[in-house]
Amino acid sequence: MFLKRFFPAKPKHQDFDAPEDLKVKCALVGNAKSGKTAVFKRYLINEFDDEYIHTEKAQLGSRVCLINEPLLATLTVELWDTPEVIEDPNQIHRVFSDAHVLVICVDVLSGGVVDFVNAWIENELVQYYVKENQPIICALITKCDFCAPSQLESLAVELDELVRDPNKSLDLWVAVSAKDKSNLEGQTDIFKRLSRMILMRIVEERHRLRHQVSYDANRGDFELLHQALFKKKSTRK
Ligand SMILES: Nc1nc2c(ncn2[C@@H]2O[C@H](COP(=O)(O)OP(=O)(O)OP(=O)(O)O)[C@@H](O)[C@H]2O)c(=O)[nH]1
Ligand SMILES: [Mg+2]
Repeated sequence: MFLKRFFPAKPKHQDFDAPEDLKVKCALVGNAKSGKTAVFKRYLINEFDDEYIHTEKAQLGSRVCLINEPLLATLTVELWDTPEVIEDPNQIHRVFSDAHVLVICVDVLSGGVVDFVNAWIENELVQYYVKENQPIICALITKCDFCAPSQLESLAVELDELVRDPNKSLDLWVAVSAKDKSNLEGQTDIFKRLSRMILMRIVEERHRLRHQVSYDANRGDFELLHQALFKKKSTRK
């Protein structure tokens, strides 16, 4: 279930000073050569290669870090790298069914960046899981080491508009470079930022449920949390 994946090993009587053990699952999607594998490798093993090798099959990797905001947690960022098209329905299910974040990768050099972002938002698979799971949708504009800041500025105006559009499910966009690590490390690490957004949802949900008599955090009543988020689906923009 969506929320159970955040709390894989919560003991019944939790020591609230100890870090929680949380997992955030992100799936990278995008056209062939859009830079998905480069982001995946840079983030997980801090490597970059100019050589292009087409990804045949979805692959999973993870990275563990400690965060202290919005709560103290040992956070596992689980990343799925995918080919442009996944044929196997079982594989599609494994990658997307419980993903908290869908990350749309678009090459900054592809003519019509905004059109590509739009096309991926409208993609049937993405739309299906948006309705099913309410994941955060993030657009990564990749290979930004190739482009001048002025080029990004004009793109930013259009992408910001897309984020503001209530008819689109885009939550945020970020320019990254797997080559020079822009926004893939340190303070601006996009995956930490996305994880924090997910954890904020949890914190808010817990806060809300603590005010309901039937919810007892010590009992770990995840079903209630799930129901609460599930009910919210219909109100999403
Ligand atoms: N300069 C530069 N090149 C990059 C960057 N990211 C990826 N590339 C290059 O772009 C090409 C395609 O990158 P991949 O990461 O393999 O693309 P992909 O989306 O995984 O492609 P598929 O597996 O076919 O779907 C490779 O030659 C990479 O080296 C980047 O940030 N900067
Ligand atoms: Mg690849």
